[in-house]
Amino acid sequence: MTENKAQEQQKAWWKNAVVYQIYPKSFQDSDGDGVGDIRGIISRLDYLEELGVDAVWISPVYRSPQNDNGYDISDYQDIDPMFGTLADMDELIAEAKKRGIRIIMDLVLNHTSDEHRWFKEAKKGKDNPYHDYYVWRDGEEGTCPNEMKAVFGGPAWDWVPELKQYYFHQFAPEQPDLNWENPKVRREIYDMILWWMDRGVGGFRLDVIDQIAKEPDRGITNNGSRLHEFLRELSRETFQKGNLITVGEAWGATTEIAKKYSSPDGSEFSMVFQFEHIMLDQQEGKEKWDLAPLPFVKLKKCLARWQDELFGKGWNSLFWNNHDLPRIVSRWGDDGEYRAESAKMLAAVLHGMQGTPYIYQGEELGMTNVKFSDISAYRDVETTNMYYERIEAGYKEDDVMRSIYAKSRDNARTPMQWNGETNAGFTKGTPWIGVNPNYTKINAEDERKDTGSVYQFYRKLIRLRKEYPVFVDGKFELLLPEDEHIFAYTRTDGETEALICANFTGKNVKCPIIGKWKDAQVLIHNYEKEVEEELEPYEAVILVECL
Ligand code: TEU
Repeated sequence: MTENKAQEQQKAWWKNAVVYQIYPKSFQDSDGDGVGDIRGIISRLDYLEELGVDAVWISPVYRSPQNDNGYDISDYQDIDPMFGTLADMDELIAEAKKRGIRIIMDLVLNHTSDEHRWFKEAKKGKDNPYHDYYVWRDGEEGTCPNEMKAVFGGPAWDWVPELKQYYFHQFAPEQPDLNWENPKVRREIYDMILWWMDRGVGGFRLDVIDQIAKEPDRGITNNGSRLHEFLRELSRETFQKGNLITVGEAWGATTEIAKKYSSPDGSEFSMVFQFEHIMLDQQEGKEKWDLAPLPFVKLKKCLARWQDELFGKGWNSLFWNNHDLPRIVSRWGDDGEYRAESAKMLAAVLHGMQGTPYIYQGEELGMTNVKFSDISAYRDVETTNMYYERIEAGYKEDDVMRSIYAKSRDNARTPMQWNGETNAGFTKGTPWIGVNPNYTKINAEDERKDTGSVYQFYRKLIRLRKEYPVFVDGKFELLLPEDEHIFAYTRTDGETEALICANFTGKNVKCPIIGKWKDAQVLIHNYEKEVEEELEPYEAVILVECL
């Protein structure tokens, strides 16, 4: 390897990395209060080291009234007592480092909690120095400045009678939007980020970052005209002073926009989360709850387009799951008879592509969606608001529950399934949200012992990414683009060619490509048998050949 290449690799360490996401409320409780915490995470670091991940992104643990599970921050420089203390956080960073794992903090910079000191001050008067930290419009009670709606339902404006003004919130009313036009807000944010960098964090995930440059008078939420100006300033003032991984959440990113965010010149972020492949199974122009059949060919073409267009010009993140999304095995796989096979198939397809893979807690076990029979068992503000809105609007309860079973964020938030004991080993108390009853069959303890488990398959995939540079650098080519059953592609880097071939269906299908690869080495395979031209249900294989 040339010196330049080695330097470049050290700088862009995150290109070879695999990231694990922890939703702290649901990962591991250490003190029996039914809520996961930082000491719980520390106790599970050996598990993460064994899995082989390089970094762990932790959803927000800052001080928060928890109206949106920590995405409503009331103090960016403290830890919520529910999760522990700053000393616990320091210990987590240090203990993770010993195991070669970096900690990625979740930064929520679009909004704060309404209990943040800045907002409490801002409400005191129009001449308060913090007033302009938020987005206000004069008006009359009962007549919002415009028709804009909040993501979690209801208008995006809330009235403060003492000020005779409305404030703007893109999410819950308890999450007022920050005013990024104000340079003082930006400076406060940069200082806070530098403070976390000094504590040794390895990177940041930036919540709804494409919404910071909103222009409410023009009805604009994401991709506002000053967005990239703000991001370049943010990056220059903070991230570029360290060697971090940064990933922005950008629902509104196209490939063109993603190239800006993840430009190889490092002027913004390492990469973004984009959601085009996630939004395919909803009716066009409607909400995520309005279910549509799974368009497999569209999925392949969408993922392939992102691979092609960012090659050499940006960097992809690769994910199927996060704390807002239903479990992938229940969505694109089969969470019944072929659960393990389909979970492995989905993993192989994702980890074979170019980009940085993210594993959401429990995905490595093949955890599934949950079906609570009553709405009272659900905890998520988005889910419960939607339920009551739709019931009131006359939707049938069965239909509303069907949408919840398919798409509710709580599908991802049931406790991590550690073992077959009470509450899946997550807590000795009463869990804040119900455990998925399938924990006796799907849990980490069993899967660690079973060489054929989904967990062991993920471990192997992570190792392969480290051993074969073709998975990091190789050019992607989609094969059989119109095939209704098979997802196949190659990765080529001049020395090696890899073939990733997967049956996305529960039926046996013929795969003509395999014949040409009969002398290739099998790197990973989710069936214990020879690779043949006919693929079994959800069969997936990765083959490699030297050129
Ligand atoms: O999510 C952004 C976002 O737009 C989601 O609300 C999304 O529309 C929804 O989850 C789809 O079901 C981020 C965080 O990931 C999420 O947990 C927060 O609730 C949200 O921002 C507000 O901070």
